[in-house]
Amino acid sequence: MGYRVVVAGATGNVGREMLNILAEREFPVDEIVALASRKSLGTECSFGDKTLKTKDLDTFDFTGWDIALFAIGSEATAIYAPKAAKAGCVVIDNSSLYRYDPEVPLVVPEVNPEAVEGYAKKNIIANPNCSTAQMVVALKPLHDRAKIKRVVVSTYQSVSGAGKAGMDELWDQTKGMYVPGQERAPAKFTKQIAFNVIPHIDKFMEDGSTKEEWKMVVETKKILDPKIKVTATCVRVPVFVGHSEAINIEFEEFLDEEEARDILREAPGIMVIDKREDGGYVTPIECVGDYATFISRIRQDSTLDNGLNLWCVSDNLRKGAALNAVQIAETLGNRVLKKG
Ligand code: 11C
Repeated sequence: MGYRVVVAGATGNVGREMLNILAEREFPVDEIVALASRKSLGTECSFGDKTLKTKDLDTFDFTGWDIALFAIGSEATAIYAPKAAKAGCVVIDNSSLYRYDPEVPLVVPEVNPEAVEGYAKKNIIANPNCSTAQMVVALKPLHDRAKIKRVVVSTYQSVSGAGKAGMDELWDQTKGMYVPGQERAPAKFTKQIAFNVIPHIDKFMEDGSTKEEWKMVVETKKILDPKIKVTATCVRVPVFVGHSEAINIEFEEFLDEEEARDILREAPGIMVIDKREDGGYVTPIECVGDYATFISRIRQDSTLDNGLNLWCVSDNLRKGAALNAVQIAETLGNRVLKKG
């Protein structure tokens, strides 16, 4: 016996990947429904070799459904997640709405799988921000060995993090550079993204950081360890899919780069590609469609007693969103619901 599964927001970048990944990983599904807002009603979505026609999220009755994967943004989540949860369906939510709620677990299965067991207070489990998810996968095994004190991270985030509109803007603006009359002014982003980088993701906070940077700080503490200090600079780059991060880590204990490389090689969800030669590292274009968090450029930071630098790349629509949500569903199934 398997699960009755709902995917809400099935026509978006993340919702489509949720359906792909559920099928790829052969999640034990007895029945599946793809939901969308009224404007996308009837749109067809692929689920393995099947085609699903989207149904109306607004009128859907969640009674009798086991798990709902939500990728519909915070505003719609505020309306539909409590409705689903009240009907007894466990919501795994990709928006930021519930991430910081102490009664809602925030889970990356390679890091804090046990946290899913706290799902029942609200019947909701939160999925972290994409830039946090890949970073904590990389930090966890190193933290277990040498206790991380402080992390300094700079991100290079692809436009798909801003949805289809972000991808269209990069595509159209790039074309517009070469075709007179087709120039496209910034709309989704605050400045030109084609052939440029923008040090601004999400809204500004009072202290001058951005909400994306704040999320990396707060989410790392909730998922991994509240004692870890994090400072982040988040930057949008003209890449379609795949977020990259340059991470500097200060430990309590000395950790040799060779040992760190071995630890990361053995760690779940991580692929180490780290040769000190031309091309011996991973770039975002190579991680698209993959499940792993890729680590390259592992090296001692000689300006610290106990410091390392590394380069971390992952598919933001997969590990950063849809894959992590499906892994949460798998963890919930294995640890709690035990149906599959
Ligand atoms: C971006 N990380 O790249 C964002 C997208 O809190 O789930 C995901 C925002 C979130 O723009």
